[in-house]
Amino acid sequence: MRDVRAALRQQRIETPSWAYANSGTRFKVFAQAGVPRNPEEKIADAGVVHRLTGVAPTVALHIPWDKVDDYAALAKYAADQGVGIGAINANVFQDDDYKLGSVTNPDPAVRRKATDHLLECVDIMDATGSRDLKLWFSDGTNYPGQDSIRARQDRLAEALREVYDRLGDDQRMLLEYKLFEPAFYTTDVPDWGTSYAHCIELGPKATVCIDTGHHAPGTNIEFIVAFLLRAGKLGAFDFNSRFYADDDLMVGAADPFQLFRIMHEIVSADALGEDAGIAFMLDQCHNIEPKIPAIIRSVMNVQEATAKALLVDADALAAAQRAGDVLGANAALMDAYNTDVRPLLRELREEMGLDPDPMAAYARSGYAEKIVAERVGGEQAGWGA
Ligand code: PSV
Ligand code: MN
Ligand code: MN
Repeated sequence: MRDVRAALRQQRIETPSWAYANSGTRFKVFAQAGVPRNPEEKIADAGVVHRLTGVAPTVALHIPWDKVDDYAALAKYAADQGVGIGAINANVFQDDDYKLGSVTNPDPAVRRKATDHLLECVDIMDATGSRDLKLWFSDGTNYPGQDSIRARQDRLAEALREVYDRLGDDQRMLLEYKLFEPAFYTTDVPDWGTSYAHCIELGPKATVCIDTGHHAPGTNIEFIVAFLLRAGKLGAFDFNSRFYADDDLMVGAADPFQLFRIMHEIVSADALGEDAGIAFMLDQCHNIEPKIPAIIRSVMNVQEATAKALLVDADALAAAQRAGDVLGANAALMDAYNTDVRPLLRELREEMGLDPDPMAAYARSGYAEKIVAERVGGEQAGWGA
């Protein structure tokens, strides 16, 4: 029998700095009062989420959205807030130079600029003590014939190699894929297979990041999870929910059953703990809902899906599978999924010295009122998506 409580207690969920800031769609950013004005304030908010949930001890940065002069000092500031700096996300999608791509751009000077930014992000990792460099490229083309699909793969491989070779012994590269957007005809890293192939070519420090919002409708994400786990090439998740495209809604909001199926693959491969080396991160944008409570809710949604996955009776499931008992096997999963795990999680939080209801605790804390009073002119995440 699994030690469900111990596993939940040790769970780690990383929150993204940009989710604390203002964000929107390409149509409108609805500014909220009290949002952070700088990286320090984003980190302070992440510290609040960790204090209330007990399972969100790191915050991911996005460079240059979170640019500061002294990253070691920022890491120290984070430690003072009770959190660590997690993955460093490189932004090579915002400058005018990147209109035709970053590391796959036909112009070698633009490729150099983009690769230099990725290398700078590794320098930042050295200063913050971060393990993971997370790469997502908006690179691609809009029209057939616009550029050579094969040449762009060569350019991508060349840039990734240079950055990979710069990684320290304890550092890793996470390569994220996305089906489309902002490129509409070809995307240079459109799917897990492309990411996987580049990671294999690069070596053991390169692994795939699955952003749950980056697939075609109906894609069986848990299959991808199972395949990559088996291959030892699953490095991280960017969790969020989608109804249509890359919606970046709260994880577990659109399809909690899918989240459960993903966590079932993780749990059944014994890959939940830190030893397995999988980073469970959120990548969300809270366009209309208050940000800190939305992030707390997201963390709780991941905990609930995980608790249900941990409650699957593995022996009964395996026996039913061996016996070819289709309905019995399915029932073993559904029994766990249909369990109300909220009382268990409330108890666990009390055992951890936390308030059993982090949402209510946040509402009572007065933090929301404090930041509204103190922070005037909060910033936009940087990118309207
Ligand atoms: C791209 O859509 C993405 O999922 C990447 O992870 C970026 O780093 C992030 O969103 C920015 O919001
Ligand atoms: Mn992402
Ligand atoms: Mn995305």
